[in-house]
Amino acid sequence: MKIGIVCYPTFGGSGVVATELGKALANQGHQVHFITYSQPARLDFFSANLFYHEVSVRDYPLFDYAPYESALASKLVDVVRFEQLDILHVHYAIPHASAAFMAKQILATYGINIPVVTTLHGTDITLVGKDATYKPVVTFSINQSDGVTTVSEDLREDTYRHFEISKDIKVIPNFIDFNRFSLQPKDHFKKAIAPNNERILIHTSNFRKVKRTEDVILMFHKVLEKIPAKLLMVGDGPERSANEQLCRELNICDSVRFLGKQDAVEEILSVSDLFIIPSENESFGLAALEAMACKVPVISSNAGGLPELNVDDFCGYMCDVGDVEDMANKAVTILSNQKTLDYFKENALIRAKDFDLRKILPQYVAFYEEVIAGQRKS
Ligand code: GMT
Repeated sequence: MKIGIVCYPTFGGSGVVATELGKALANQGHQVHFITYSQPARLDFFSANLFYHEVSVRDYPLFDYAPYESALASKLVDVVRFEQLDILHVHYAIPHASAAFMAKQILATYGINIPVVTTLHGTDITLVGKDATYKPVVTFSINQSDGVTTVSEDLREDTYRHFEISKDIKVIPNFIDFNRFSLQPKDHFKKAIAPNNERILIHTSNFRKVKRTEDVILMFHKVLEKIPAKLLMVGDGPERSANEQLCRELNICDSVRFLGKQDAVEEILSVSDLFIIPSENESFGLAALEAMACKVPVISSNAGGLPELNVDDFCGYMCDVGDVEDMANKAVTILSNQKTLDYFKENALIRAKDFDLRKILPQYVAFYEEVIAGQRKS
């Protein structure tokens, strides 16, 4: 198949899923064309089956806001025509699904019927999409897509609850590539971070409010009262400086390291004992899956799609949103006994294997084939 993929080319979860999906499809022999405003972060190597088309937005003095959506739609028309694509797969509803709809209409005037699959990732529905500013466009473009997927049952239900959707939505969860995410021997690194064998807790995110990074600090403060530990905060975003300030107020700066954005997250996960994800909402929690693949158990909130990933009392624990006391107690339960920790670590890997790329990729391929066949019939 010749597949066009539209995504945000950043480190965010939807961009990561789109890029890893494209890479895996290319490995299988499909021709994959990424159409974005800059080269996706994880597309940093050569493959004969991978192509990148840049959407450039011209700035004119007339524009207060450059019309990215129109530039993207025009680029989609151009790439679909020139490369003779079989299908477009757009990740994140805004503005990708509506740009794809516009491109589809334009292409129809050339006698080309391009099927469009839209994958909803989370905040395009739970935060941004629900906003009245975008809601009619999001609803319309989901309904106009030829196929729609969400990354969890919970996001599917949320989409039906908050929008008037007439389409069937298929759930295809996030996946993990074990070639990259697996436990690596990094003992020297572990020694440097925790010289006295302290337990290492880790959080990775984009530090948006929805991630409740403050809860990570607050629960860690309570953990420190019971066991020696270190906390690694990986990533960057709006809440980071307030979190750093909170560490000063709690006098725990010696035990907390803010590492900023990191490319080789798998190396840092490899030295970690426990992953914390206390989000207010989380459609799936790819960051937690990455941790589990590196044998790191997870303390999560029970929000959104997290219960579809984390299995309570098996590979971690789930707590109510904001219950930092419970999170700390459960963290101590896992961390204070080596046998218990080893049990949770093994189970984290077992659970991660349910989301092996090799299991999930065929679901996308089958869905593309179904959507293309449906288009031919109509
Ligand atoms: O988590 C983020 O803030 C990034 C966001 C995105 O849209 O890029 O991630 C969302 O999509 C990921 C991939 O499908 C999911 O694993 C994340 O759970 C989801 N984030 C939220 O729902 C907050």
